[in-house]
Amino acid sequence: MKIIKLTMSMLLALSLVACGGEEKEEKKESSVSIGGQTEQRETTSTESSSENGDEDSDLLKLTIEGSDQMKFNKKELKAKAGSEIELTLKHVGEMSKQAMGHNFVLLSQGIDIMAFGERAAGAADNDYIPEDAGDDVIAHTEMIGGGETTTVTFTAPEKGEYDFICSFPGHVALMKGKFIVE
Ligand SMILES: [Cu+2]
Repeated sequence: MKIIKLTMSMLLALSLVACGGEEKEEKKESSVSIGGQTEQRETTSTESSSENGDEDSDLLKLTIEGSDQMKFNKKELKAKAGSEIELTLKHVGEMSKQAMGHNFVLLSQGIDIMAFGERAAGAADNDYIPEDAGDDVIAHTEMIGGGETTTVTFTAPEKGEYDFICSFPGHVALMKGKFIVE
């Protein structure tokens, strides 16, 4: 019987289509499915928001931009101690990596940013990260040029204030900020 009903409804649908009733039939279907979707959406959104909540506590996504004006768009970034951080650096300018390269370098406490900048300037072969940086650097991205984006993932250090800089020669004077861990 079900099959017959199905066939009948299919025929009905077909005849509606033939009569130019396609729109009506579609609307009916969509209104029904919208109802179903709404319910689904509610459930999904609840699920995903709780998922996001979990993600937020596990993975903190931070974004910072560098420009052709040799500037970061943020002077301060915040994170919780021990949280997993996915930091994205966007170069929103157009200049090349050779002329206006930017990176994001998070330094350990007690590192003089100007002195580090000088050391970095001599490390052109290593993306302007001193080969002997060791523990002086907590995390850093690669050097990028205009229009490029790069991401680095790291664990937030213990509570405190840290410096972040761009280590391209001469940039540290303007491209610096505080990374605050709470
Ligand atoms: Cu820079």
